[in-house]
Amino acid sequence: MGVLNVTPDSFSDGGRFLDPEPALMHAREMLAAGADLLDLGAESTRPAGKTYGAGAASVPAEDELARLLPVLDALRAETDVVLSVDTRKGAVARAALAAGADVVNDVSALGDPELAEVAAAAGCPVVLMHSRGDLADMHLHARYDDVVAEVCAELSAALARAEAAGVDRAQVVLDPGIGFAKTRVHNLALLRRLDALATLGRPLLVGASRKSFIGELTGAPPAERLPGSLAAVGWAARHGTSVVRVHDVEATVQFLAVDRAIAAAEHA
Ligand code: HH2
Repeated sequence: MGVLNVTPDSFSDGGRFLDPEPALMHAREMLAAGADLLDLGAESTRPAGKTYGAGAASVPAEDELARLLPVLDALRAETDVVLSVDTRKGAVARAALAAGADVVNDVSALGDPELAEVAAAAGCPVVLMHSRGDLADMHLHARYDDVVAEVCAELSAALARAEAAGVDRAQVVLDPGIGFAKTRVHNLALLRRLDALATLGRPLLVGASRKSFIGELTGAPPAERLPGSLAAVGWAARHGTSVVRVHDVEATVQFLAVDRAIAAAEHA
């Protein structure tokens, strides 16, 4: 899954793809590089805390759609590839699905009840990501006695909430929410124990690309975190993850091609 941030303020590429032309060029590059699907986001979810200060400002639905729709419409007109929309708002999901998006990626795991209704009515795949609190205060909620058990329990509750709202569990993809209400130690523990999350019985999506735990481990700024991101991709892909959400598609595709070829190599 290639990330397309049509935003002025995303943590690693804010402002680069805010205008439709550069956004479309970047989308085409990611598809040519081998992305299987694209995730279009028009609202940054950069959390408050020591890394990003006050965090991202929340964006009204009209503004989110004004950024998103020109890019979504143009992409839908030129490709059949799966297009996901990264939004926390039911109104945005509804308009995006009407414009031809295929998947809803919700980092709030149905914080907006309208989004559950929209997903239930559309029957589309929906990504439910683990987080706690909101963007402004999630860093204060990064407290766990057992992060793996608690994230599993909270994702299981999100799945139950989705089903109660009429979403079929077969629509749901689960995501541990790397970097959302989690410290470096929590992120690493969750990656280490992806097998525990897989017991929830749904496909897993992992988004570790360029995230701040990589910076904490290496000292690298966001734009220089590709090697660390590939380590996380390799680990996730080898431990049951179905979808990896990445900014650097070309490098990731090459990395996974070699990683998989080695895993599949026959005795010679
Ligand atoms: N991470 C980000 C945004 N959306 N969605 C899912 N399912 N999982 C993630 O880990 C995830 C996500 C944050 O990355 P990015 O989109 O590059 O930054 P920003 O939120 O600042 O736009």
